[in-house]
Amino acid sequence: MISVDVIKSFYTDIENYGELEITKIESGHINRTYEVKDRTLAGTFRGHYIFQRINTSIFKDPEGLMNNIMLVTEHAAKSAVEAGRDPKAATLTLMKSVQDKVYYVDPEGYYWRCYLFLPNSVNLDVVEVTPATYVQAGGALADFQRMLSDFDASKLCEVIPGFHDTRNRFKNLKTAISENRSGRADNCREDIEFALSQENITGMIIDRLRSGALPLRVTHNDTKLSNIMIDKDTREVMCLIDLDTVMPGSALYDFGDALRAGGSSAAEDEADLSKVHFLELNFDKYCEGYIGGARDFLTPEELDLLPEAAAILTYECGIRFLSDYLDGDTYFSTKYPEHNLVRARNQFKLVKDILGNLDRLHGIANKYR
Ligand code: ADP
Ligand code: GN1
Ligand code: MG
Repeated sequence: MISVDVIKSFYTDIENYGELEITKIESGHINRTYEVKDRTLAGTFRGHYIFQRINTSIFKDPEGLMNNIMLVTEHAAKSAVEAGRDPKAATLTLMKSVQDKVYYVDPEGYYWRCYLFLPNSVNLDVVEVTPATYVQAGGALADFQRMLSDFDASKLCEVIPGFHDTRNRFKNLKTAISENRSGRADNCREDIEFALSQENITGMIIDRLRSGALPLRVTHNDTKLSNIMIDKDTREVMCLIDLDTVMPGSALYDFGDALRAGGSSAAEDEADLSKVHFLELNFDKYCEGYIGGARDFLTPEELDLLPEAAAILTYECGIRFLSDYLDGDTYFSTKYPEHNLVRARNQFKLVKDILGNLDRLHGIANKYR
């Protein structure tokens, strides 16, 4: 549980805090999240916050991470004001602690942060998910990138270095195959063969980013539906949250990663591959929302590579699962011994679907340019 001392550390009037109602939010997988409602002693509603304990076993540089979030949310708030929007609904708002930082280090060394609760918000995935949901999700990513399109991405630290360096992920796969630490390589020769046969796609984004052919932007890196907040009543998108993995990178990372999850007909660990298809309708709807909102700032080179990005990001995740399987499941949590292999095969099935339909997918994306 969160202690009252941590909560008080984010108040300037700490002697006057009221009656606190604390609820643990279970939906996230990374941080410990608490919703805190503060009522004055007279019972009137006074404040509504989200407190999070940062998972420092995944995020080794919490101060660099918080500096990233501070820079990005300040910039997004400024852009929101310029666009006539309420900044407290258009982005996360960080509170300052008694340590005069946007975080608080408790006596045990844990890092805490506090956000204003986004007013009247719920996650995009709490309502029934339909193809139209993907128009909204694509629009939310476009808004996020637009707000940050004039932000200097090189100011951000790389929270997890080389996160979407697909070439490097490929190199790691080759190491995992040759070391074969789990002794499982013989269980997955065909999968390894497929993975190695796709080396030609590994440089498509990273090489262009390095040569300057693709612009360096602020990327979110976790664009799933549960990280998009909507207004409970109007159902309109408010903003993207969960900014821990905000880093410099390519806009294509976020587009591709969103389709990796949102373009599939099945869960990421569905073992029956006859149920796993890439859904062109979801791709179409996401393009409608994303290109519709981002076409005026995306470059032609970015727009040209959207279908490939979906394949590359799905492939990259597949080879991360396969490498982890070969390494003996040291990174992703698994529920049974073959879990990572099942996930890898599932991702490779989607990659084949996408690569086999590139022309059609380009046709769909081009409708919205
Ligand atoms: P994790 O990294 O563990 O996924 P998130 O930052 O996504 O953590 O937070 C978990 C959940 O808490 C979100 O899915 C959302 O429901 C809720 N949440 C987080 N921040 C806010 C906020 N500022 N306002 C309202 N709800 C929030
Ligand atoms: C991890 O934390 P979670 O479950 O949202 C991983 C992503 C992968 C995803 C696959 C920091 O995301 O990169 O795409 O699993 N996050 C990290 O399910 O490695
Ligand atoms: Mg989340």
